[in-house]
Amino acid sequence: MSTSTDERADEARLEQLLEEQFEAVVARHERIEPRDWMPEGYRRTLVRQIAQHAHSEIIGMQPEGRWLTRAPSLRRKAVLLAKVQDEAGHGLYLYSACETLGVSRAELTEMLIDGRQKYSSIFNYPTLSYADVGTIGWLVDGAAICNQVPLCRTSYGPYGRAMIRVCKEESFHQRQGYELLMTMMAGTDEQRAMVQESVDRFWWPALMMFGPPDDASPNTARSLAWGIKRNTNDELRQKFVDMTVPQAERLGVTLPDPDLRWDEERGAHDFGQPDWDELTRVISGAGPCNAERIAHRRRAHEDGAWVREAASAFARATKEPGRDRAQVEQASGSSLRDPEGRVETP
Ligand code: FAQ
Repeated sequence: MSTSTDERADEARLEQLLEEQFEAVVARHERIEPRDWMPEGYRRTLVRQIAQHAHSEIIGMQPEGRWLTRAPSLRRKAVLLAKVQDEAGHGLYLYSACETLGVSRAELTEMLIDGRQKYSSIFNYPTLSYADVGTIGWLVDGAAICNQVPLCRTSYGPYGRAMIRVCKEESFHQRQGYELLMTMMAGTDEQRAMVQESVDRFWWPALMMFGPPDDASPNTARSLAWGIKRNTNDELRQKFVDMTVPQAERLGVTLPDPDLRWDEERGAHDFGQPDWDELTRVISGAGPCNAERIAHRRRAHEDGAWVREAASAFARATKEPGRDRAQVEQASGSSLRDPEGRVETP
């Protein structure tokens, strides 16, 4: 054998060894960390899913955000503001988790804006009444919790750890939505009608959040084998329905599904199927608000360009030999610190 053939054989043996090691870690339900070897398909699947998840959190600020200026009281406004800001934080943890896989946040944002990466279908529906703020908290954050609690045990360390904090906050979001709807249901007939109308619009899109049915889900089998997903789309959809039906009864709203009933034998609810063609349309860009959501995101990205440029210039300047942060701040006149280093109030 020539040297190069030897080298190729060595590389193949090494690759096989690394792959066996990776499979063993996944089989023991332990974590894969950023510096560990991983198959390229595993890395690509994670980038796809985590990026899509991050984009959903960021785009997901828009439907509720438009109600910030019209919240009916200071208390409601403060709660909604905190909730929308939490979503921004979730996006940032997730972009950071994705960056550990070798792709930058700038690249991810470009891929979202030019349509190469997706975000959750649910955020392409409009928020037409204030009750939608409650319904999003109850149903959309409720669905997000069902999907994300198992992801705390996902095989990729940075993603699983981000999910732990995200789930705690989503849990608060779900309760604030339910509490808002409870308050409205205890109000006037008009308010009760608003809640029912909102639930009628969001029920089916919420079920679609879990993705296509298992027999039409191209990624599930591979993602389960790699421990990225811990449950199938249909398993999580079922869990969501079983969790939500008693909550709807307590609330006093009717879920808009004539086929919804308890199946004694299965110990679970039977329910109707969403319009899967609608999901396909929304995912492929033809939902009611797709164009508006991306246009808004693109505008925000362009408007923020000067901040990114200033931050990069500052970071570059502080790395120049012999210059520290204080000197750069002083030279650029940007310092808000007094000579003793205390922050000045402008
Ligand atoms: N929307 O083979 P599968 C939140 C795509 S929570 C858009 O089953 P997979 C919190 C899928 O990407 C919402 N696209 O795919 C919040 C794939 O396309 P691709 C975000 C969808 O990945 C609340 C194709 O269809 N949560 O934001 C959807 O195994 C309130 C085939 O599907 C997450 O992202 C959909 N609904 O399973 C924020 C959770 N469903 O890329 C603000 C993490 C499927 O091959 C306010 N993600 N697709 O071209 C997941 O668990 C999975 O990615 C699934 C999809 C379950 C979403």
